[in-house]
Amino acid sequence: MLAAKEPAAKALEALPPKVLVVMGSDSDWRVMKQTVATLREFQVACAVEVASAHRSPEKALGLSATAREKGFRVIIAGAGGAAHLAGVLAAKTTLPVIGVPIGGGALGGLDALYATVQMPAGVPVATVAIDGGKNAALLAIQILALREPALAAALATYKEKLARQVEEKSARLQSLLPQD
Ligand code: AIR
Repeated sequence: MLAAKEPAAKALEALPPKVLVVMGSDSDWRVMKQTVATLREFQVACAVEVASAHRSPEKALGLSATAREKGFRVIIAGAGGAAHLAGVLAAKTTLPVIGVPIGGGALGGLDALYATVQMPAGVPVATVAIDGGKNAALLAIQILALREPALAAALATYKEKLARQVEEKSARLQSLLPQD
């Protein structure tokens, strides 16, 4: 199984990455690995970096300032607590920035949600749910799909699969209902 996957993974690594995934700490990987896994599922190459709005602001600003010229088309940023990473990245780029508030900590992720979503007018961050790493990837793919028909087709197939799964769940539930 692993052997069969290897050539595809290598082919993906050879593609120029279109999505830049940044997280405030390696402790955010718990959530951000869902982002990377979903991008890979759709054969979208990405680069992954750790950069902190507070611990390494120069790195964070440099990443976003050069992202467009490097060929990235979307940035995804995940951070927890006083989660200013997505906003700081958005300050220095004209690329769309998607923010992922990371849950946990003393305030359960509400702090990260507010810090990520409550951007001042002029500097938008498209914020997904707390720990919404998967949706961040899907939103990035939908943005890329504006110009890539193959990705749009893959998304349509994905949505059909979701609808089929709902029907399967409904059918399973019917079989659990008490019979009169
Ligand atoms: N963080 C790092 N720099 C600024 C912020 N807000 C966040 C990370 C992580 C949390 O602080 O994104 O969610 C805890 O980081 P660590 O390194 O202590 O595990």
